[in-house]
Amino acid sequence: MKNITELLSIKYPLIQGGMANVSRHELVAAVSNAGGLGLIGAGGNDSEWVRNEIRQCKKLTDKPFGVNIMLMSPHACDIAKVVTEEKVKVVTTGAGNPGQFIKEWKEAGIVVIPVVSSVALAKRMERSGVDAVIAEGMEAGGHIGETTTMALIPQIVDAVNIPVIAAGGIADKRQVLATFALGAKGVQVGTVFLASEECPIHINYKNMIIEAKDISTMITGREKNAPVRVLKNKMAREYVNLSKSVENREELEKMTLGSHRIAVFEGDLERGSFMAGQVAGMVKEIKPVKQIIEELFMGINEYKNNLEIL
Ligand code: TUI
Repeated sequence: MKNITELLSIKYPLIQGGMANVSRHELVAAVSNAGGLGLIGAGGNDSEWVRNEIRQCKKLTDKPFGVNIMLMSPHACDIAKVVTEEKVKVVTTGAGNPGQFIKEWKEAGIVVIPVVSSVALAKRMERSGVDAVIAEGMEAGGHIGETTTMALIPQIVDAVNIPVIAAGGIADKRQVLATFALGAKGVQVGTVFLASEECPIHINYKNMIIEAKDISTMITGREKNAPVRVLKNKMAREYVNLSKSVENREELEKMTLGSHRIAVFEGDLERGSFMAGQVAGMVKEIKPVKQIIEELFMGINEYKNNLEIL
């Protein structure tokens, strides 16, 4: 089985989460330049927005980067074409089944890595010919599945013969090591990059992350089968009530993305929806992307060798 670093032509087996509204060219290029794989998060934006982000990113780095397509978006089909036209090297997908696009992407030579939150979808994706899967546990921020990283990774590793990249609940080298012990071949990290110098979000969002503690996140949207992990605030609490009265899931998704935009661009502490993973409580300061990545791997082999288990 190919290494993730070989598959993606990168230095560290690390992918930056394609966070809606957040993962724009400034962050993406910084991650790729530091030896990870940056991902543009298409989120709810249209295909021309994505095309422009790809072109901006190419100006800032000659290293590989990718695009994450959020499949619940009404623009997903158009974006699927744009990534081919713009010769993007890697495509990841979230919040759905990318089956209908895989043939076109593989024919274009794109490395395809869907995010999955269940064994069933991981197996289906393997049969469709994807290169790897990102298995995301429910510790992650944003839209999530039902199973924790600790329980999900080994079950997916046992079910497929392609590399599994772990996501959800990874903020330091102990967790990187733990996911490798579970059989993962790489990690995807999102929350930690929210508090990076290069991350183009409002300072209030970064400060919310830094001030968060272990129990600072909650899940909204459960009633409509669209669970989304966010930092607790007035909006999140009201939202849980709101989701009972709102007509349908699509309406709720639009509202979530709307309030997420308010968090990212305006930093409105009351009206914003601040998506973040449970590891927000481990993030204590704003650092440059390069330092964040180096710290995730520095000394990891010594740490592993010094574990005394029996
Ligand atoms: O996609 C994410 N995280 C996201 S997307 C997002 S934007 C949004 N905002 C409001 C409502 C909905 C989306 C914010 N955060 N992570 C990857 C992920 N994918 N987690 C879970 C899944 C997933 C779930 C079900 C993937 C596939 C799936 O399959 C459904 C099917 O059709 O089999």
